[in-house]
Amino acid sequence: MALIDADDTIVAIASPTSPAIRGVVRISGDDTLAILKRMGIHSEGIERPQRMATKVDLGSPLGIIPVDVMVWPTRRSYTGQPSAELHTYGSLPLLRGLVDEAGRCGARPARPGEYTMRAFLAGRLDLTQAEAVLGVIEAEQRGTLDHALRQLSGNLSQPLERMRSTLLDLLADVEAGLDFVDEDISFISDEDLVDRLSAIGTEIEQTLQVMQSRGGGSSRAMVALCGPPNAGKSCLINRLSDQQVAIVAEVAGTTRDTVTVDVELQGTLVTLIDTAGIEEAQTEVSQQSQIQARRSATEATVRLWCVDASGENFVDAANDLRTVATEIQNPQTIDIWVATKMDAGIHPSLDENWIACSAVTGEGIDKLLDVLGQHLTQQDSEEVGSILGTAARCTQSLQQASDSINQAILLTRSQEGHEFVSAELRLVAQCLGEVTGAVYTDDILDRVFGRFCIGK
Ligand SMILES: Nc1nc2c(ncn2[C@@H]2O[C@H](COP(=O)(O)OP(=O)(O)OP(=O)(O)O)[C@@H](O)[C@H]2O)c(=O)[nH]1
Ligand SMILES: [Mg+2]
Repeated sequence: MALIDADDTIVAIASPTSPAIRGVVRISGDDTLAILKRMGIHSEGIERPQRMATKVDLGSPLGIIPVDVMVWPTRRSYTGQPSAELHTYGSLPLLRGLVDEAGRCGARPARPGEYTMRAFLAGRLDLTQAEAVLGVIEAEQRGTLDHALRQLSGNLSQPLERMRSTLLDLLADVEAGLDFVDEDISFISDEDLVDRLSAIGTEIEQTLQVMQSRGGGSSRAMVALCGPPNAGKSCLINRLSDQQVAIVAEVAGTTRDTVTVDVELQGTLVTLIDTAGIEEAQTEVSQQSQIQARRSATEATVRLWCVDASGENFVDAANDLRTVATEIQNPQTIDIWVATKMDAGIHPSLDENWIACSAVTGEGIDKLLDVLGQHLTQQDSEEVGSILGTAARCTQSLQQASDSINQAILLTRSQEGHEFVSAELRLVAQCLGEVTGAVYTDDILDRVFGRFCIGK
């Protein structure tokens, strides 16, 4: 499919196709104004973005419908082309009628992702941002949306662009030397070259790790056990992991440092984290434990809030914990409320919001694992899609970049000649460029924009 074909004027429904109050049809391309005119919309002489209320005749049986038209007559638009949006009632037959009418007047139906691709080609977005647009479109859950928005704001592309620019400087120094090889003039010593290559290599490796932790396949869900001192968190982590990883004792305040253990729960790899009991810090050590515990709770994928079900002050303890949970809320984390020590008694106010269990007898542990497993699978599938797509594409390019950097270091150390080093560096620049789209091929554009839906 020839995707890089931005000359035609395209049209598509841009709003969701389910019934809604308003619906939007988009047109983009050099012929936008002419097509609007053929549709009977007065578009002559428009020089700046404009909004107009008008009517369009869709013929029988749809008839004449009211349309709010927004026109961007020049290249200063999202797609970098003259473009327009036609807003009308959110009825699918009417919106299809408008698309057909625009088609009769010279527009071509847009392919999936074609609008965003035009924005990319016009330099409005880089590839990771384009993928983030897809993420925003796909995001059904708040957490995924936050992730997509962060990517859109460029926290991935900025460091990559910086690395690429450092690399291009280095490449320039190496290549400058090549012109003077016969005169034995060098612009950069081998030692300096290895140092600079290693620095870039380290940065690429770090970015790879971030990418992988974002869902490149090897990420692990973090499940933190939190709650007041003596709630039985350590005993529970030992039971869940089937190992004696944490010290259990009658005295409150036993756990200070967080304790982690990697386990497989219901087919998902997770890191369980035992934390210090949440309390008012009295000493400096306790203060540090509190900071660690809260950090774990904030960063966790799932939080198991544990309260002693047999305790007389169950209600107060639960209320205090709810306050803490709200204070350190993260839209992406899931909270599960666990009533521990059920073998020793169950407080009468315990309701269905709690999962009761006993780490000592094992009662209720299967139920807890089931609920945990369900949440973890659900989170996994929400991450799949845009974010994983980006991570997979970028991981591949970054891995190649990292391999070429290592190769360049080897070539420099074995004094093979800077011609070979420079060839490797060109490969690195290409790979880094591919991630953000500074260098792109039809294949990459196909892979990115083919995942979009039509009208975006
Ligand atoms: N009967 C009963 N006792 C339990 C259970 N779980 C823990 N305990 C007891 O409760 C006490 C505290 O258990 P821990 O697991 O150390 O509690 P913790 O929440 O880690 O406490 P801190 O580390 O001090 O915050 C110990 O004496 C445990 O033996 C349980 O399921 N049933
Ligand atoms: Mg403990």
